[in-house]
Amino acid sequence: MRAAAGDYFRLPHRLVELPLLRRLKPGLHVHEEEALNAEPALALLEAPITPVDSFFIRNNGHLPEIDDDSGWTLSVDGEVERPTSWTVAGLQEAFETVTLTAVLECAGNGRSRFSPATDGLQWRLGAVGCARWTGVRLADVLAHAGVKPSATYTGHHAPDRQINKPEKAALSRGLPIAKALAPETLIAFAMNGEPLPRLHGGPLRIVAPGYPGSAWQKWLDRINLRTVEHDGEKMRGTDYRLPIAPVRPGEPLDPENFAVITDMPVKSLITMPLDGFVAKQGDRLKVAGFAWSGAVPLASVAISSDGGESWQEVVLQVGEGRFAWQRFEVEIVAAQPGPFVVMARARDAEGGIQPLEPVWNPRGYCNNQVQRVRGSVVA
Ligand SMILES: Nc1nc2c(c(=O)[nH]1)N[C@H]1C(S)=C(S)[C@@H](COP(=O)(O)O)O[C@H]1N2
Ligand SMILES: [Mo]
Repeated sequence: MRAAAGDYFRLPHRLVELPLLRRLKPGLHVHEEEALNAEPALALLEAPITPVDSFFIRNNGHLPEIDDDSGWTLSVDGEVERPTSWTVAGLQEAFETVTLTAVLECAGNGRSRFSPATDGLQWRLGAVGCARWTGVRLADVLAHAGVKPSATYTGHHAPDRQINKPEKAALSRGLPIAKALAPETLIAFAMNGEPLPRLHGGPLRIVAPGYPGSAWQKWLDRINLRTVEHDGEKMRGTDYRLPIAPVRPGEPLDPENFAVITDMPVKSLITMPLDGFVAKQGDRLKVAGFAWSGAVPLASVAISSDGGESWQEVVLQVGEGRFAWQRFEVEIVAAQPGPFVVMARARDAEGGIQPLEPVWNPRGYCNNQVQRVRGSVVA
């Protein structure tokens, strides 16, 4: 069910947003109610295609007031030969429609696992999902406008505003021109075969497979081509950036030492069993989950049930293409009574591997540490 046009967005935000989320996604754990931020329990992430009602929500501000999709326009300007303005229907008519399956993960997913704790939303492991996205290629829209050789970066804009600072955009991020022109980068208007829900950025959002969720601009109404890296809200300082040279907790931060997060690292998620599981000695225990990677393709996943002493490679099921996650399902024997820990470790095609301990960074991004699911075996 999507929010019908107009009916919610005339009321004060606080009367609208949380009830809307609760109705559309009753299973989500809400971290923040002002700017809506919510994630599912891992049990809700069992399906290879994450249903919309289980998909996490990340907002940096209030939901924008959008009356009617038919009045929506997307303008393309800046370093282009022909600045253009499109309606949603106009985009659909002018360009080929493509559907691809891709993981969307917030760069802050897993932040609560860092020690010492960092500022920012204390996501557990559920700020990730995999959906089918339908839209037009950003490259086609840009080609139509005529990209000037001077263009090196896009700047994406949307009408959502910061909490208590309505003069400021909530978030305005962009893409290096090569990623903007890559065939997988879309301006999407549908998710899992339904019109893109408002909560997920309808009527139009960027889909930038392999890039952090922050690059997937929701409620897209302007694309501005630039000669330099975009400097919109949440594009500067240490926002969505990782240190180039490692930084230790408490060290002063030099913004020069930070680079924008582009491709997300290789990662896996165990959705079964769940923390606190109890198995009977001698029983076969099903271990299932997903693995995915950013620019570098996923290569393999190994499972350990002895604290990392030994690892067993698992068979990865064929996924829905390069940017989808891939499922694994194995059975292991719960041999010894006592505490029992299950781990999964994914590796990419260039030897990148999930670290056993997280690589700490000041803003708590890109935590792809090996997950430990703790349970027990009873005699
Ligand atoms: N306009 C706008 N786009 C946005 C955001 C936002 O606050 N405003 N948040 C970004 C972040 S940080 C993430 S992780 C994803 C989350 O997408 P979802 O809410 O559809 O799961 O949207 C991105 N796009
Ligand atoms: Mo995010």
